[in-house]
Amino acid sequence: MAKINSNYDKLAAGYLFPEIARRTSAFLETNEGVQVMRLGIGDTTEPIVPVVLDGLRQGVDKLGNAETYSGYGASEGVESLREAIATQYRNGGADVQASEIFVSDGAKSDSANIQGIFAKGNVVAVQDPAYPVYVDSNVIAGRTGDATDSGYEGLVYMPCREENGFFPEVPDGKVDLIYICSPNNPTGAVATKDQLATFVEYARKNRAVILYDSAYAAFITDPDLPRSIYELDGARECAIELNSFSKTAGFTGVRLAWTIVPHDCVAEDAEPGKLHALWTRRQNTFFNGASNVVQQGGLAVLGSEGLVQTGEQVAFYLENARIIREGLQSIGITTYGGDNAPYVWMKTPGGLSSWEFFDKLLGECHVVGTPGSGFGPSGEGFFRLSAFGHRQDVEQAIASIQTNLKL
Ligand code: PGU
Repeated sequence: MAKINSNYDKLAAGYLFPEIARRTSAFLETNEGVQVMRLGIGDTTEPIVPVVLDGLRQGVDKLGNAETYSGYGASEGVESLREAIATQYRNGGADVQASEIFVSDGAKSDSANIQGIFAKGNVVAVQDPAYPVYVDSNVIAGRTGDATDSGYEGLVYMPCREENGFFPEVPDGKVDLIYICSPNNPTGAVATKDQLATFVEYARKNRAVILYDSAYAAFITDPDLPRSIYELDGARECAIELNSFSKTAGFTGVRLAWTIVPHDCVAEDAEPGKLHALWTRRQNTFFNGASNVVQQGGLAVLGSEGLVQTGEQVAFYLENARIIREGLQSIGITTYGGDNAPYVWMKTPGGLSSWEFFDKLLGECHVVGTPGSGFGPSGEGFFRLSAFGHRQDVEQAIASIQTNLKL
């Protein structure tokens, strides 16, 4: 008799973003003809820049010629792309080799899969609030107990609140796997070098591993803030970093990302090279590589013209974030983030719960956002607005909030 993985039954509810889409559709069914403005999911909206489109076309054209046709490639990605990514890191002052880069089809799948090379008994610490994939993937893997009002049993929540500037203290006890996201989804907070150094030190002392998600690194404009954890001394020994072309190049639908497992990275029972070997084995077995067409597009992103054109698009979304942030502040709402990150994290007015505010914002202003409590217990009382949107839609949404929200 086949049995299911009953850890799935522990998952609190449906995945956050489909749940928001469901509630939005239900609202539209009873409010026919209403135009809803979506600042919910962090999904890019602007067309892919010309030089990257050319790259993608080159990828297609290569397939139409016997000389340049390619089939299955290395699951780690094409060498030229791995080199180009490594060069980007080195230009930013981070020591990364091409052989440490694993190209993939998404930071979502990598961030869910990476826990699979670690023992089930590992204690997991997450920033609270956090991108839901980190928690859910560990629930499914059986590293937690049941869900309670304050989160899953057995998981170490590291609260990120106003009091600590939305960056946590290192855990009191010993934990083994630590998820850190910077710029943070959902709070928009960016970790400073000093803040990250406390975690690098903790991880090295405890032979813990930091899983560092830097999917929004391109949104950092302040030169003093680190874009990669490898800008810190000692991080190569204790950190795995994930990043993505999704938000930088408009590849949310195209799909391309990468994970870095340094040769020096160690764990309690893993000497240098072991974690790299395990992730190689995992990818070789479970994954046949990212699309060759798409990898050609990724190469174009990292060319000199690609960096300029995608940089302009990132600046466009950052301007959206400024419009959202300042628009909310003008009506007395407290906001965080949204300057080196594409998310604005706002305090719900009048002490409303996150989901109460979701309904109010949708009902009164016809704007969809993301309830903070969907990212973890410490997200309660907060709300995320995404800066990914057409300028006109963002302006309309903010104008509607300024005019229609009953405070
Ligand atoms: N990492 C972080 C921190 C993210 O916020 C997202 C997307 C990803 C990874 C996914 O990267 P891919 O390379 O595109 O796979 N977060 C969006 C989309 C929601 C989702 O479920 O991925 C968001 O709105 O939070």
